[in-house]
Amino acid sequence: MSNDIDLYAENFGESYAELLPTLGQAMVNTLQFFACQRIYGVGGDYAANLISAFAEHFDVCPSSNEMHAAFTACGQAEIEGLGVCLTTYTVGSLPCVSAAALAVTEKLPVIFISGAPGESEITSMALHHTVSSCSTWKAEYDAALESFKALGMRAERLQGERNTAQPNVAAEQFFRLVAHAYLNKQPVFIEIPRDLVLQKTQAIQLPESLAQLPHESFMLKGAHAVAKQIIKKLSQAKNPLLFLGVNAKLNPRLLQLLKQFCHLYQIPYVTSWLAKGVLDEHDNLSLGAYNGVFSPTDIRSYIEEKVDYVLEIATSINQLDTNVAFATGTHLLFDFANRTILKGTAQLEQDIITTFEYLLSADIPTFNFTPVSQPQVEMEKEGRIDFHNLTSVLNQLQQVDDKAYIYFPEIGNSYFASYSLRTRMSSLGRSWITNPWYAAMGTSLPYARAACRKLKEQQSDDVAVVITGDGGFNFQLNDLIHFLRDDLSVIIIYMRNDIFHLGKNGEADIYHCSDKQFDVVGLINAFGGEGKRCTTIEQFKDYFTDCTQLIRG
Ligand SMILES: Cc1ncc(C[n+]2csc(CCOP(=O)(O)OP(=O)(O)O)c2C)c(N)n1
Repeated sequence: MSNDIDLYAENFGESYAELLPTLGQAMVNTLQFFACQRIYGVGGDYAANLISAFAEHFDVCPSSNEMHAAFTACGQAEIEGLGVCLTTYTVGSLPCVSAAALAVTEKLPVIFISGAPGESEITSMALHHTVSSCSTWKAEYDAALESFKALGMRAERLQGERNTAQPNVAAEQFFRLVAHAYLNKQPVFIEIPRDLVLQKTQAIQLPESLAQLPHESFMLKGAHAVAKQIIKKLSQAKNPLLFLGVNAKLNPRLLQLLKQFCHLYQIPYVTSWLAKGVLDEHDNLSLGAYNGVFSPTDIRSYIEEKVDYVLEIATSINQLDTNVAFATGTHLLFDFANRTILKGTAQLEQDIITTFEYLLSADIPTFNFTPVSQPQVEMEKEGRIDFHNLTSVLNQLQQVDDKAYIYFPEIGNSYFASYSLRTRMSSLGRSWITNPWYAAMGTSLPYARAACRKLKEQQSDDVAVVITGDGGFNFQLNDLIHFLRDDLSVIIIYMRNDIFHLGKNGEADIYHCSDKQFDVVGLINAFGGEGKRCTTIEQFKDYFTDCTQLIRG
């Protein structure tokens, strides 16, 4: 096809033809519309045109490999509301499949952009990186597209012009895919033939703001009636409780309304395990993250013995075993008799938002809630620091520090221990970030990197704290090079036992992940950091405090 501007001018006129941007320019405009500032990825020849188009407009950040770039983009989506990952064809995009599965599971809008052979390059000659061996009769170009599609997400290759008089619609196709990701909180995979990036494409008029983005009209009839029922239930209750699920995590407007609602009527709140860190756990109204038998005693007895009405908001449709206390039968909130369940079935939780807008202007009495005391654990200074007391020590340190620690627990023992942390609200709007549904190891450093870049941009004094086992650390330590390059500060609590402990089911060699001789502090030094082996509570407290001071300068 020609992509000849003269032919477009002949067909639609000069002034139309002059409007046409290149696809590269149009993609920049779309990503900027969705407030993207950074793109994480790894280059390659099929991605070179994309990198040239993006480099002047975004921080196009290298990663140590594509899977880490993709995990960082997932972390970016958790923190900034949209993540973008850029890779080359197949060798670059296929390693992102695991992160894409994570994004599907955790409901993250991540845009996976991959370069691809140009439309004009497709002949019978096999191109490098195509998934076809020397015995294959037919060249296979769609391996990556099919792989991402198999996860149940949208995966499309942008298309060039199909007749010489009319420009291609690739820019619009790109916009639609990004909008789909944003509105539905799902990842999309977009393959872009490299020759299209420099070609003219049909110009599109972007909406004035994100709020004007064409989305599904709000379908729920009767939000007012739902609000009235909640008001009636509240009027009969003495000790109501708001129980928040994970589906609200990427909706700042909804979270704001819920906070306002709880404060206005003095209604305490608790999150599900999966939604931990979405609301401030240092607020007097907070009862932390509830999970039956695994919840602190005082909080558990308040919820299970005092609460007489539960307003359950934005919880998941299906339950996950970790979220319901592994079916111990002790998670009383999910079977609470007197409750109203509003899961949020409309796009961008518009049904919950509308209901709470009614509730905020309703005539509801203020409740008399007395904060539940959080248990203070007495600890001997010389006692050994380990998983049994780590979270209590961190809670004590956080108690006296008015800036937040933002925790990135790695999957392993660290993840389960982290449920005992009491989080303070951070400048990122989240203070506990991991991938609890999918539970993939190897994401805590990439996630922390996305957070640290944002903290640096905000000049925030909040501190990113990774808690990881040694096995999990080995999964991802090559990404530390980018903490050094970007001058990012993070505290890594490295829980050493030289084995993959969680899930260990025997003495097989496969459960061993490290060696006694491994010098982890030497490794951290090589990446420009410092480290100390702490064995007692006092050593840990002192060194952790030194580190926070060092980070804050
Ligand atoms: C990508 C991936 N591979 C394997 C697992 C299964 N898995 C969960 S925890 C764990 C071991 C964690 O060991 P380590 O990081 O050393 O922490 P520990 O439990 O010893 O504190 C494994 C292998 C997983 N969740 N994700």
